[in-house]
Amino acid sequence: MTQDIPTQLKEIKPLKTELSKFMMCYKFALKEIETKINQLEQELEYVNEYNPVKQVVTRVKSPQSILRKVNSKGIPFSLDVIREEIHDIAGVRITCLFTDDIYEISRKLLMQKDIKVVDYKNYIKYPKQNGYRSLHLIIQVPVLMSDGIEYVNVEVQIRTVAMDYWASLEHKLYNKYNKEIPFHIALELREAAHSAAVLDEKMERLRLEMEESDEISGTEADLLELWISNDKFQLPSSF
Ligand code: 0O2
Repeated sequence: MTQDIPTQLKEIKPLKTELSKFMMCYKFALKEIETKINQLEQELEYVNEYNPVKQVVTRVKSPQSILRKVNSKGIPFSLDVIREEIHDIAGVRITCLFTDDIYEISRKLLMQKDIKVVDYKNYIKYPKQNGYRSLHLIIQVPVLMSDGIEYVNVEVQIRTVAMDYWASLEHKLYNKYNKEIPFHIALELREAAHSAAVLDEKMERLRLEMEESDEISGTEADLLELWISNDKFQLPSSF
């Protein structure tokens, strides 16, 4: 005889709580990373008058998508195993304008004492066979839970706008053709990836030229103003 609904609910409740806590850790880890990136952006904007980050997108993988990955990896459905084996439950994608920005952001993120690097994949230096380029970091972020600190894996993908444009289209085609992109389209995608890489290099060169010819300008009044985010502080003239 099957159990009635209240009995089933009673049995399922602890499992649901455990699963919610599991997912919550990833959500909190993303919040931590978002704050760090945001602070980095503000500081770089202030110091260099240039914010290398154009867009930050975060997501926690859905339980359905986690289950799909568990099956494709052939691992047992245990939260401990999933925690160890699936590194992209929490994901951050950072988009920049220039390739050099990617390395600057990754360097600055990894400099932070509380972040531990678990994996570093440079698909920019070594693009995938299909042309995919991006910098992938798997980092561990400490998250304070009521019963102690959890070290949570977060996948950080850092790419230029051109790399992102290419990856979005490739991802759509990959799904449309059910992972079997026709040969002639795959060939065109590889060519497009190459064009995107050439564009990135060209933009980087132009940026360097522009920076070299930039002159520092300003007035005496500018020297005595200090802007922190949107707050203005006036420095004493004796400063
Ligand atoms: P989704 O839907 O974006 O989350 P893993 O499978 O993660 O355990 P793997 O494959 O070695 O290990 O990881 P890798 O190569 O670092 O890739 C992880 C993620 O990078 C992918 O997640 C994609 O988001 C992205 N990615 C990697 N290769 C490609 C590619 O060829 N094309 C595109 N468009 N994106 C890519 P998921 O889980 O595959 O997908």
